[in-house]
Amino acid sequence: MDKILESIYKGILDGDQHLVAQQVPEALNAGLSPDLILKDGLIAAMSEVGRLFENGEYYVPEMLISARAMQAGLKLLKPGLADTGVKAVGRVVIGTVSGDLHDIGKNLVGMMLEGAGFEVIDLGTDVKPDAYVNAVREHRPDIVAMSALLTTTMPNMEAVIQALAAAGLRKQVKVIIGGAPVTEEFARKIGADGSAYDASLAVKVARSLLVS
Ligand code: B1M
Repeated sequence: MDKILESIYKGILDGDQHLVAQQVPEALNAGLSPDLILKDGLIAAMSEVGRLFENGEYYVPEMLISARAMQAGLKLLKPGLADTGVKAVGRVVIGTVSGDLHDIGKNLVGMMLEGAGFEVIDLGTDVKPDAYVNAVREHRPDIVAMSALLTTTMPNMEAVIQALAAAGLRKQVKVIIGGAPVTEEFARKIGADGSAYDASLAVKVARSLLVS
């Protein structure tokens, strides 16, 4: 692995946000693509953090400082990831569902959608069904995008779809879902229009739903 990428990877594992914030611009200046830095540096390190947590070698505080370091790197990559310059192809309301505080994947999906020309309204984390309903009424998006990282919060995606239906808004929007535990089968089961296992696919699915 490239030396700078290795350093970014280690910076995330150590939760050293200052090192990451210093190394990401260096990697960009050295000509590494934002995509490569994201996949081989940031995302690879975060997967290792997950593995260490699962093995009982990392605890929540370590996960948290690693997540902060990742967010610091992600912020610096944003201009490079979101540089297609295409203007508003559609509007998306995005959030992490109720009970779930994981926002790195959701933020990444939001950034990539912005890069693809979508207007993105980010509701944050722990978003209750009513808040999605209110946001759809207020912003009239084309797409509602939901993220969940916990198996225990996945059912809350279905609750949002049901709340949209109860409010008479389901037919006005397409719904896409994603996050590590989400499968296509689950998406079909709860009545979502699409799902994606990563941020690039989320953009493709969102685009395809606008023309369908
Ligand atoms: Co938590 N956590 N966490 N965590 N955490 C996981 C998810 C876990 C898999 C770790 C593990 O056990 N290996 C596990 C879930 C187990 C399960 O449910 N099966 C877990 C757990 C158990 C918990 C707590 C319950 C721990 C505890 O308190 N005992 C707790 C829950 C808190 C809560 O939410 N209520 C908790 C807390 C936390 C922190 C707050 C410390 C921190 C989050 C900080 C933050 O987000 N600001 C954290 C972290 C960092 C993780 C791991 C290590 C990394 C997640 C991440 O950011 N990945 C994670 C382990 C892992 O995933 N390997 C873990 C990087 C990110 C780019 O990937 O989010 O998967 P991801 O997003 C991807 C795709 O999933 C997809 O695209 C993204 C880019 O490719 N995607 C979408 C995501 N959303 C999408 C939406 C789309 C489409 C695609 O369309 C709308």
